[in-house]
Order: sequence, then C-alpha cells, then structure tokens
Amino acid sequence: MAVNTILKPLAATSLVALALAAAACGSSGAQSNGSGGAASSSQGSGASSTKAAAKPVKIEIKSGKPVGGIAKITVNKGQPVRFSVTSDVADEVHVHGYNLMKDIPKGGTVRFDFPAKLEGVYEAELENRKEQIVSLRVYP
Ligand SMILES: [Cu+2]
Repeated sequence: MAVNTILKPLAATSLVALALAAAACGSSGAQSNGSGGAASSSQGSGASSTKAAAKPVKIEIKSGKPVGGIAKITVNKGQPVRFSVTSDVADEVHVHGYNLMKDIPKGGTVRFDFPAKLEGVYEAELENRKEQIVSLRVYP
C-alpha cells in the first residue's frame, strides 16, 4: 500500500517522538520502559492507519486494555482530532504532547475533540495503568 512507503521513513522519527512524549509524562518519569515496547510494535502496522479525520475513532477498553490494540489516528496539522474512549475500568485518559487529561469512570465514555496543532507522534494512555491506547500522528 502507498501508506507504507510514507510511514517507513518516519519510523525512526516516531521512536524519537514517542520517547519524548513518554518523557513529557508528568507523574513518573522513571517508568519509560513500557513506552519503548509500544514504540517498536507500532512500526509494522501502518495499514491500519485512518486518514479520515471526520469520523471520530471509537476506542473500547476491556480489562484495562484497548480492544484491537493501540488505535492509530492520523491527521494533517490543523485538522480536528476526534476520538471517544469507553472503558470498563476507572482511570484517566492522558493525551501526551497536547497534555489533555480526562477522568473516565468505570463503564463511562469520554470524548476528545481538539485541533491538531502540534506535528509529530503522540501517545494517549490510561494514565494510572500506563497503558497506551492511542498513537496519534500529525503530519505537517
Ligand atoms: Cu501520561
């Protein structure tokens, strides 16, 4: 697919960006090893990227993990980033880089809708579990 040829040269960049995003996490900077694993697993799955910014991505959390794996959201700079998270565990959703946080109650849904002002690759995670649920890529 054409998407793969675009993503390959960016893989190295995304590792750096993910490392930076992990370091930016406010609570405990020491626990960055979990994000390293997520970075390597995100390289091979470019085919599942969604370029349709218009429809919100629905993410379902079961037993504290994203169903179907980490959701890929790809937009161009300036486009809206829209996704919802429904979770069967209480936690807090943290979008790194943009530093947006929303508490999510057990069985609840939170929605994010914000303009992609920052280029790069950012992760969103369940903050208390350190579980990555979204890989957000913003093209220039
Ligand atoms: Cu975080």
